[in-house]
Formats: sequence, C-alpha cells, structure tokens
Amino acid sequence: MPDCHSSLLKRKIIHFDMDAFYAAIEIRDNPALRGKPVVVGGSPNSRAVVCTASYEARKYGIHSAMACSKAARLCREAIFIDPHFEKYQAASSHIREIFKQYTALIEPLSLDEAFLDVTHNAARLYAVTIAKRIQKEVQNTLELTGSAGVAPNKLVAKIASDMKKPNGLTVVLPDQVTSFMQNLPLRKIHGIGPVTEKRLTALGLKVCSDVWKYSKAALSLHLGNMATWLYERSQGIDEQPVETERVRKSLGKEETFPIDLLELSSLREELAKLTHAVARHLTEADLKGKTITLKVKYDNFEHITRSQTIEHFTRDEHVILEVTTNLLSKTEAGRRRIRLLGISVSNF
Ligand code: TTP
Ligand code: MG
Repeated sequence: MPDCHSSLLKRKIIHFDMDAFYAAIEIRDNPALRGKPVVVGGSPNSRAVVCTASYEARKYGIHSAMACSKAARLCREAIFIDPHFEKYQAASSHIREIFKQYTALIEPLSLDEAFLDVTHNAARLYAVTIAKRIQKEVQNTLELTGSAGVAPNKLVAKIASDMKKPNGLTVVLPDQVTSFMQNLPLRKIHGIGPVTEKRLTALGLKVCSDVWKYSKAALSLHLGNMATWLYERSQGIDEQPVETERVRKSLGKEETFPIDLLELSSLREELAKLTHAVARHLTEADLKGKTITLKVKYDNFEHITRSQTIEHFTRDEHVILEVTTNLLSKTEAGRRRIRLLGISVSNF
C-alpha cells in the first residue's frame, strides 16, 4: 500500500493547451492578419457565434460563444473569418503525433488540449524537458504556440498551463503545490463554475486557503457531498489518472443558472449557448447523432427529459437548436422557474 500511494504522489503530468487555437491557425495561413483583431466564427451579419478570438480581439472584450454581431459592435476593425474545421483537425492530429513520441498515456480534452502522463517515459526525460521539447516542436513544425503546465496531478497541471499564456510554461513541483494553491481563487478549480463560486463566496470562501481553515466535517455541514471534494481540491490533491480515449455513447452539456429563469427569451438564449458548445464538441470528436435530448430542472429540483430522434445524423448547430427549442415547448418552460438546462446528442 505505501508503495502504491507514493507512486500516486510521484506522477508527472503535463497539461498542454494551444494558444488562441483556431485564430492562430487562420493567422498562420494568412500572415496579413498578424497583429490584428481576428474573430473566428462567421459573419457579423449572421447568427454565427464566436469560436475564438485572437488576443488582440480579446482586448475589446470579445470572447468565445458571444454573438458575432455583438463582437462587431465591440470592435469595428475586427476581421471575421468562417471556421475551417478540417484544418483544425489536421493540426490537432499533428500535435497528437508529437505527444505520442513521449508517452502513450494521452487524454485529449478537446482538439487543442490534452493531459500527458510522462511519469514513465521511454527516454527517461524530465517532465519539464518534455514540455519544452513539445513546445519547440509544435512551433517548428506547425508554426503555432501552445502553453504547458507541469505538475504532480491533472488538477494542478491544468491550472498551471493557463498561468502564462501565450507560449508559457509553468512548473509546479510536488513541494510547491501548497504555496501554488494558497492564494488561488476557487473559481480556477475545474468544476467550480459561477453558481458554485457564488455559493462558496457567500460562505466566505474565495481562495483555496480560506477552505483550509475548516475541518472536513465543518465544511460538510454547509456543503454536503461537495465538502470532501472541495477539501482535497483546495489543497491541490487530485488522484484522477490520465485516461486515454474511451468509447462515447452520448455527448452533452448542461448549465445551472445563477438565478432561476422564467422568461422564455432568456431560456432560448441559454439553449443557443449550450447548442453551440455541444455542436463544437461533436465536431471535435468527429461525431454525429440522431437523438437529441433536452433536460430541464425546475426550481424545486424536479427534473424531466424530452427527446426527439430525427431522420439524419447531425452535428449541425441550427438543427440541434431547432429540435431543442421544439422540445422546450413540450415542458413547463415559461410557466415554472427553471434552474438548469442540458442538451445531449446520442445514437451516433
Ligand atoms: P480554448 O483552448 O478554450 O481557447 P483558445 O485555444 O482559442 O485560446 P486560449 O489561448 O485561451 O487557450 O478552445 C480551443 C478552441 O476551441 C478554440 O480555438 C475554438 C474552439 N472553441 C469554440 O469553438 N467555442 C468555444 O466556446 C470555445 C471555448 C472554444
Ligand atoms: Mg487553447
């Protein structure tokens, strides 16, 4: 048992995430765009939403999932480009080939992001050396940059890769985990969204070390099931292994709202955002499905699902939105307050 435990503690994980991925590829392929506010998504005169924006465009407040029409209002000079998914997929598989030179333990999270377990790499290299080599190779062969986090686990590696974007490298050694987490806002922990953040803030918990002042038992009085999870995460503890790709049966996303929603217009807006995310994940996973399911949770936590199976396999955002809007009309939306909406696609 002690052996097993120490091997867990000694994991070496890299989280690698490309910088402004879609936009960087478009700029690479058209150097006239360099240094300009570039938005990948579609025309500002369409219903398109922003997939991603170059760092120059982000200075204007433009971000992913925003309507392109709004992005155009925020920045008049912004250049709008339609997405070219084949190019992004090609770059993504190329990047995975680079990862594979160092380990077979790769867990892709999306086209541009993955965890690598390099504890036992064939070349017996330091994790930091591998991260640097990957960055260099990505730059040399793809003319793109990515940022890396190196840490003893997935939780810390993912937070670390985001610290020095773009083209950054952040290393957190096992004995630095506590100080790394100490002043970190709880929001940075993967799994704590705006709703949970608000709940924790109301309890006076803003940064990780705020949680350390309490025992697990005291926390569970206020947080129930979440207490143990938060207690460990706030200390940078995460023993989840890197999981190589598994077979998927469905793909979806759900969102709990900061306040329960009654207005149909707000619910439709939320549906559009969820649909965008699901369509993107389907594209990235190269999946199409026939069954579309809507989940609705009312303010009393009662939840229902409504499904529709269509004739053709799809991952089309507009098709999914049309179906889910129709499914929404078969619920009590507009009459009862809704706390959560979820969309999933299955039957691949
Ligand atoms: P991210 O890694 O979240 O963003 P990014 O790579 O563009 O920028 P960063 O430097 O901050 O990592 O997402 C990767 C790609 O996924 C992104 O380039 C476009 C796509 N994407 C969407 O299509 N819609 C979305 O809502 C998000 C978040 C990403
Ligand atoms: Mg990225």
